[in-house]
Amino acid sequence: MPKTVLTGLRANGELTLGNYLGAILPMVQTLQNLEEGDKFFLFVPDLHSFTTPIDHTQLYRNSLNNIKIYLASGVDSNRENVFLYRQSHIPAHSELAWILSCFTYYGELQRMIQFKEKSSQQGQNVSVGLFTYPILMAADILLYGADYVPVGEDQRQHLELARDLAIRFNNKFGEIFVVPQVWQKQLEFVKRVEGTKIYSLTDPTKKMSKSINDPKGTILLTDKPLDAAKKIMSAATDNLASINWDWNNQPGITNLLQIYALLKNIPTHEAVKIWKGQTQYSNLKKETAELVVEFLTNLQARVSKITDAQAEDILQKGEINATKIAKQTLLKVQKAVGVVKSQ
Ligand code: AQP
Repeated sequence: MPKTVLTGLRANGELTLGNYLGAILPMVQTLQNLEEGDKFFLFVPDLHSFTTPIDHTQLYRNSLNNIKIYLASGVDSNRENVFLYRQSHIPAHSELAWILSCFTYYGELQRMIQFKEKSSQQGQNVSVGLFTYPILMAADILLYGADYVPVGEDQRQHLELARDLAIRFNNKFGEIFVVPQVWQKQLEFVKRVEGTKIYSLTDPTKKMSKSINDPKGTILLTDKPLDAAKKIMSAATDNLASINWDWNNQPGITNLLQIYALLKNIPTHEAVKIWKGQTQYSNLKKETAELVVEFLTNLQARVSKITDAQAEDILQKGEINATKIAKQTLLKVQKAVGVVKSQ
């Protein structure tokens, strides 16, 4: 059965190692295993990028940078079934989001953990966009019939909302949407045992995040490799003198083990086996830092070879092709809700 895979990363700042390991790496690994008939949608949710305040003079550039990072990470835009595009350049995303919003319950959005967390950081001026953005995300997914959506653990609840909306809509109007796979199947698809969440190196109980000002805890994909190595070497750990996979009691060590395993492309249980029994943390830090240096050096070299004009050309082609698919789904929805004649 052909599969449809879709994912996107907001252009609200510089991408982090968390973004890479949680979303880009599984996507690239997935792309290597695509089979005949599979489709792969990779986009920049630029309309999502200002649900929280940003510097708008940087948005266009950040969108292009995201595309360059996708390409430099190994996405081959010449493959026929690979679509790269910006959300804002395909109006069907916004149109479907409005229709879906009329079938989404207020209480459902109120339960979204990301909304609770991000709105609590922002004081008085929380935008309605931050509240409703999971609906736009559902539209992003449902327009293209995505079965698999490689995202980090933090996006799990939003993906589940997309599933709920697809099921609700189909129950009312017939089989309009493909229902994305459940979370467990999503993990199996990207060959991971648990959802990926990379934590801050200064406070390993908090997510590494591109919009939080935590320079020592965050590795940006544009960091100088040696600066990034220093951040790993000074990562907060504990004084238990033992290396274990234990998010509750040793979150700093477990976070390092996770980064180590993903960059080395080995399962986490293997990484744990390698380090089990060691009583000092310096070697784990050193080897993880070396992996980070190698990874950043290679990625940055590849990014620097891609010009703005190349990225824009790829986007234009992708946007024409993705629009055709998005419009077909939107038309079905418009007929279902009665704004377009159904026969
Ligand atoms: N720390 C993380 N660990 C694993 N995965 C992560 N992702 C983000 N942070 C981590 C995954 O990256 C993708 C991009 O998400 P996004 O930019 O659209 O929104 P986000 O989840 O809100 O990501 P950030 O980096 O935390 O952005 P800010 O700080 O702006 O909110 C998603 O697949 C996400 O799971």
